[in-house]
Amino acid sequence: MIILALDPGAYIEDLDEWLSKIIDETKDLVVGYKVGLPLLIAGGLEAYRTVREKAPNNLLIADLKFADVGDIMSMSIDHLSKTGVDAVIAHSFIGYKDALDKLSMKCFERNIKLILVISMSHRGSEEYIDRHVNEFIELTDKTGAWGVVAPATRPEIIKNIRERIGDRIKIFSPGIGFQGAEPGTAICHGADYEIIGRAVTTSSNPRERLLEILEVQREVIERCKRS
Ligand code: 3DU
Repeated sequence: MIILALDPGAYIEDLDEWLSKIIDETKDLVVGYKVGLPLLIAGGLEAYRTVREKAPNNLLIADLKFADVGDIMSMSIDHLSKTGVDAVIAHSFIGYKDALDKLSMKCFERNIKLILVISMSHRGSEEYIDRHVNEFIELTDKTGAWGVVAPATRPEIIKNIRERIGDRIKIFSPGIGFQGAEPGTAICHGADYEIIGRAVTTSSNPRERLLEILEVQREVIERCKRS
């Protein structure tokens, strides 16, 4: 139940080679890939298309964390739809009127699933974003969102979201590994998928590292089911 975040560091010289190695080694082990700004800036939409081609059967999520006015985000969706991504991530704090209303309509038109950020994994999320978690959860109804992002680093937030939204929405949870959360913790608290990036992508043997993480994830989920 892992989504692998493909965020290349600036030290990577051959992006195609990097993507090929990681995707070939992991695509049978992960549910999907998350591509964000580092890959877009380094390789353009072409890099997104490359991921789509190399992993045609995996979920492909564009993590652009949209936070703009609706018309402009819709323009971006028109471009993005040419890459074959399945889903896109947007912030909730921009609100509904002239923002998420238009974005959600455009996503529907282009057959791209919408995922809303409800809370983030870094400590600064507590300063502003986390004060509005329950209001953001209500936005999932209005927008018809398919999924939400909630932090593995604060699993009580995942639990709250799951209790409020039931099973109708997917919960994606970053913060595992490099950011400190143990694999399995988020799923244990109600997430559907755990997002992992650098713990795997910076390893000299991504497959082996991923297998180790999957094993820990399995053990933690088992332990959690028993308790
Ligand atoms: O820390 P990692 O390398 O495992 O990567 C986590 C990924 O999840 C990364 O792409 C980041 O942009 C994304 N993410 C967060 O880390 C925290 C959030 O709240 C939302 C997304």
